[in-house]
Amino acid sequence: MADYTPRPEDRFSFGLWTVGWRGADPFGAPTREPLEATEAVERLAELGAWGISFHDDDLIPFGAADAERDQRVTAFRKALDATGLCVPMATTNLFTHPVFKDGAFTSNDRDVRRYALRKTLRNLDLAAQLGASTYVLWGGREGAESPAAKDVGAALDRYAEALNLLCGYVREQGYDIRFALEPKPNEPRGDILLPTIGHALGFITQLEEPARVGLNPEVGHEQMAGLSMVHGVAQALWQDKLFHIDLNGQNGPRYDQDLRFGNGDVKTAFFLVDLLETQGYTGPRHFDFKPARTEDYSGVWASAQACMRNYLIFRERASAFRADPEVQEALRASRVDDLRIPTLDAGETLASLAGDDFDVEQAALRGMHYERLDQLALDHLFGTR
Ligand code: GLT
Ligand code: MN
Ligand code: MN
Repeated sequence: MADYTPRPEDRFSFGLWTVGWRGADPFGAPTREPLEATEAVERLAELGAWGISFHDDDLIPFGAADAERDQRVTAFRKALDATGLCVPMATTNLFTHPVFKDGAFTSNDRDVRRYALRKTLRNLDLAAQLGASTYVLWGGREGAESPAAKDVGAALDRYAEALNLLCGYVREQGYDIRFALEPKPNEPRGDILLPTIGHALGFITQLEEPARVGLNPEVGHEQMAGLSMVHGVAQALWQDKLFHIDLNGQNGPRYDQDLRFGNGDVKTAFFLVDLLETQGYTGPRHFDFKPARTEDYSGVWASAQACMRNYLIFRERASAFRADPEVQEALRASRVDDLRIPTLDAGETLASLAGDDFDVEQAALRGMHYERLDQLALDHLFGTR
């Protein structure tokens, strides 16, 4: 039996807001009492996690006086030192307070945009102090319910302006921090700006310092848009833009379910782990899930543990799939490796194509054998091989 015990070298991290989610939803009140940040650190470390991420308001209640702020940050740091847990990522809450009802960096209200920048700068300083190297920007409220309400071109100008200012600040302060945009198509806004990995990748090319900005894609968010998370992440990796990742579960296009990793679309989870493990991703394996509202705290910790366990199971299953000689033969039969060969040889030009001896009808008859290959993957995933 393989060992599915998480270890720090697996680089598993959790948002403080995940295990700390109290279960309030649009139809119901919280089902759990608040969780102290220090307890989250201790419990996650005991379970074998490596890191914890936070929003400013997860750690320090919105509007807290300086004394309370200092006390909470000190206690958090003490818990980190005692357990060895690190802070790989931090982010700003630019969505809960009613002032952000029309967004933050792209609110039509200029005063709100200026306030959003101040709130972010303050937490960037704390992120740097705590050693975070990634700063996530999820623009959950950057959007609209009516096309009449938002000049999208102007909103993107303001979004880019904010990113340019934040990049400049980090550069001037000498912080070793990069930004990761988190796309989401909708919820809580009717339509959110930068709705998918592709939109965000396009946006980054328009920034002053594109190298400092990448992505934090979330499994469920791409699936809410009906897109392939595996293809999206593969393209982000191809463009060196996978700075961070939010792992969770989702069942098709519906509300943002934030299920624990492994619940939801299991086949996507399997191929996503295969991709991360084989294509050189070295960043955090970060879980952004909501422990089900039905659970008490024992269920919260069970679900956090299960996120890591499932990742390790997928990792072990994916590596068995890759190592299986029959799979390797099936990959060759499907000509998967042929795609890595450039279409023209070195020294060839388009004129060289004229010399090809190619029977189009014959080539059209060749099967690709993908069904066999996919079934081999399923057999490994099911544990029947
Ligand atoms: C919020 C959202 C997440 C984002 C977080 C970062 S906060 O809970 O649902 O997907 O990753 O701001
Ligand atoms: Mn997320
Ligand atoms: Mn989500």
